[in-house]
Amino acid sequence: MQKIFETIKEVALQIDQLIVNEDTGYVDGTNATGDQQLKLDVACDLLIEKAFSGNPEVCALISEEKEEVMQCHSEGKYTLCYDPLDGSSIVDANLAVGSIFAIYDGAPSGETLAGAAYVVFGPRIELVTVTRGESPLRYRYTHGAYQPFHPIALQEKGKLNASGGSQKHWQEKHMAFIHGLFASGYRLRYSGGMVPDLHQILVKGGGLFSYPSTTDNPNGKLRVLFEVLPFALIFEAAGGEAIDEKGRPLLELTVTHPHARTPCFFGSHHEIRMLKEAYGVA
Ligand code: AFP
Repeated sequence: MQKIFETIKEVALQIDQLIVNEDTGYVDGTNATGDQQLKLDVACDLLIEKAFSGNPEVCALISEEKEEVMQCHSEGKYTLCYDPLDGSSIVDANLAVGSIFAIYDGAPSGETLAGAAYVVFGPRIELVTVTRGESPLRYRYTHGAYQPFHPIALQEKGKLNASGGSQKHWQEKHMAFIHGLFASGYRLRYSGGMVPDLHQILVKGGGLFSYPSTTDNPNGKLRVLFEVLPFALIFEAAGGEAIDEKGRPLLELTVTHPHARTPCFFGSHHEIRMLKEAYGVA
């Protein structure tokens, strides 16, 4: 798995160059999940495909930008699932965006998730990696190299609150819960990019990120393989929790379709406990 993390480090620098230099306009048509695709999404996807398709450890690549699974080396141990550039809709506003990687040992599911990583392309590049059973490692790219940076560890309780989806489409219990958090002093931090939004909660020691089921998206918006499970592993490894609306750990999810979605909640223990009470799943 270390070789995969090393390749992520290299490919992240190439993606950063694409973000800085390439056209941020849209291509015609949509991707596998019906989202509009940027030329940048496609270019980042091809870069990652090229970087990993020759790695004999990788048996298959599954990209958020592709409908089909790409078979690689039949002897390979890992299925690599990735979202090449999460946050397409905020690139034009020049906000931070990210890439997410999930490394499955065999067929993808919560149980087989062996490692994960994400890269934040903000004012600086940051990388967080995790191997199951170990603490997350955080790096910042400075002076031409990835330097180990302040470790990520969640406190029992945080101060930040980020909930996705349009309030018009939230369920009443979600609305009441979120209003309750603000009334008790939580601060809103939501950019519309899950990588920088979750990264902020992780580096500031805690809080809650929610993407609930909504009346327009009953399964939520975020994709299990490329977005939800890798962050679930990182939150648990950082001393937090990641659950679905029934209060089940996201890492217990089985995966029915490569592009399946699920409502999801990532946070420190206190906020997850409050959420479970509010949703009646404590
Ligand atoms: P885009 O890639 O279309 O910008 O979507 C980003 C994202 O998948 C995730 O990064 C955000 O947390 C979430 O969507 C934001 O969705 P809402 O705008 O519905 O809150």
